[in-house]
Amino acid sequence: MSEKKMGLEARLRDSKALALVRSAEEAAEIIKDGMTIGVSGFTPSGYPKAVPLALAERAKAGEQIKIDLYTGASVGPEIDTALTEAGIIRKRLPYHTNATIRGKINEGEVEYIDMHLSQSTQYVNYGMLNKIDVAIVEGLAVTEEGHIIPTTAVGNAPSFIKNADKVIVEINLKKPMSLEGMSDIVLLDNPPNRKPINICAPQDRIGTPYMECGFDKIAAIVITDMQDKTRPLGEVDDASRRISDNIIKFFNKEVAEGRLTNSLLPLQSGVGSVANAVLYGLCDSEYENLTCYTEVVQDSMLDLLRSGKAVMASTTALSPSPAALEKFLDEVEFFRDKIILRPQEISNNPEVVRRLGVIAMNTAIEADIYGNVNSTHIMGSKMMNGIGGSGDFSRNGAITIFSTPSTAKGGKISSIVPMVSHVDHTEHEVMVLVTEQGYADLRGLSPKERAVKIIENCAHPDFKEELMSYFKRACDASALHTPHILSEALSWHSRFLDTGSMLEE
Ligand code: 0RQ
Repeated sequence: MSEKKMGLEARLRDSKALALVRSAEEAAEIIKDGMTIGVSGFTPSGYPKAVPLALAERAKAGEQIKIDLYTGASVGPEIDTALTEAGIIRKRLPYHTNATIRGKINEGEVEYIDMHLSQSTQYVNYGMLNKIDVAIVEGLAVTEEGHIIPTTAVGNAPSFIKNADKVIVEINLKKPMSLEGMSDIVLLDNPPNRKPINICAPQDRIGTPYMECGFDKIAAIVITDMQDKTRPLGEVDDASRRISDNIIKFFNKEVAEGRLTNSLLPLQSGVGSVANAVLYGLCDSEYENLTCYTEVVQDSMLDLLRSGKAVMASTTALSPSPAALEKFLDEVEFFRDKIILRPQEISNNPEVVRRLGVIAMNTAIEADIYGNVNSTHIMGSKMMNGIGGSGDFSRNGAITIFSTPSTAKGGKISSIVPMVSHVDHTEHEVMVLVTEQGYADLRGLSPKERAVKIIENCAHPDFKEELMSYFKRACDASALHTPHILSEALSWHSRFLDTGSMLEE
């Protein structure tokens, strides 16, 4: 028997599965104009590729197709670029990081719902969104019972499968079978029947290694060997390194004051270069036996596990940069008992985040002097990516940290402003604000106390005086609880419109 055939038997474990094998083009025919499609994938990882590309080809050939597209989080260009360029996406949720679809969202051609990632699952389960017509999910294998073993991300796939009329499976031969067993899948009942989630430590397993499906739902199985197009991570630059140093200084203070031990608490860290750099700082620190309860594992988290500094990571997606992905896939055996992949409703679940006392570390576009954070909108209007899981963790963490470089656009713009132009995270949950200038521990401070601390510790020297002058004049103008001169606060951003192109880029 050929190696490929033997390989396929390990992945399609029943003759019923073998009988369902189709080409990507045949499978894409299942998708019709007006349907709602749910896909696997989270932070360009574990998403289907061949079927979306075949669907895009149909539209490019002139067929009228519009779909609503639900994902776990960001997915690769085979979905967001190809389907956007083909004009197929009518509505998209709950998160993206793709420049092509960003353009169409901001031009109003794609309706976009930016949601807390843990809630997207329950919106589907409660029927608050459209019924899912077809779920397209990447899998390692289809079991004897017709259940699907996830690859490198779980995301919303288990709920999409449960709620879909039909399921298309892309079996990806690029993903090694050694990933089997990393996933821990559990679905929650809807209220009033929901039970407690029995996770008391990041390493607790409570589910199955496969996503329930059954052969009656599977409409087609497509065999592919396309690698995920994960996002490259920027070099750890000076600002990111200093942000990381400042977070570690804050941890040191917490240890000295007896609120943290040198194993900290389970860590969550968002996506992107700054988030990645923050965890790199821990590699060289004295902290050890670290754990993570997070939504995405990037390069630095893998290094923490490699070095033994971290003992395990619970996540919903593995999303190393392209170079780190190849290395990771060669080392899956090493990571198998150190990583658990969970559905995003569990990885980001407020109940579990609060119980474990997660340290939530996410990124801001800008923060205001009172501690409100904008993570999503440039100049209050232009959608960047979305809130992602930052709210799931920051509203429920034991310690909630937001970080941002103190300036943007080559130093022309202060990321600390009098009043944020859009609010994602409020003064009520932002506990610590960090820039490369320093950190501001805002816990237990009144708005006026917070303003002084943020300006002194976090603002760039080029903008400190101006921000302090604003604050003092606002205090002089009114003795109210949170002093503002609204006309000035609201016009603060508009002078930056001349610096170009922020809204066009
Ligand atoms: O634009 O590239 O055109 O110059 O915003 O900023 O500095 O490259 O940083 O890639 O880490 O993104 C918050 C957007 C930061 C991201 C955000 C401009 C800046 C640049 C990007 P250019 P950087 P990053 C995890 C949890 C969502 C919330 C979260 C994000 C571009 O981290 O989407 O953490 N977070 N979710 O120039 C004008 C400012 C600006 C500004 C930055 N003050 N004014 N432009 N930019 N600050 C996600 C998941 O749950 C999956």
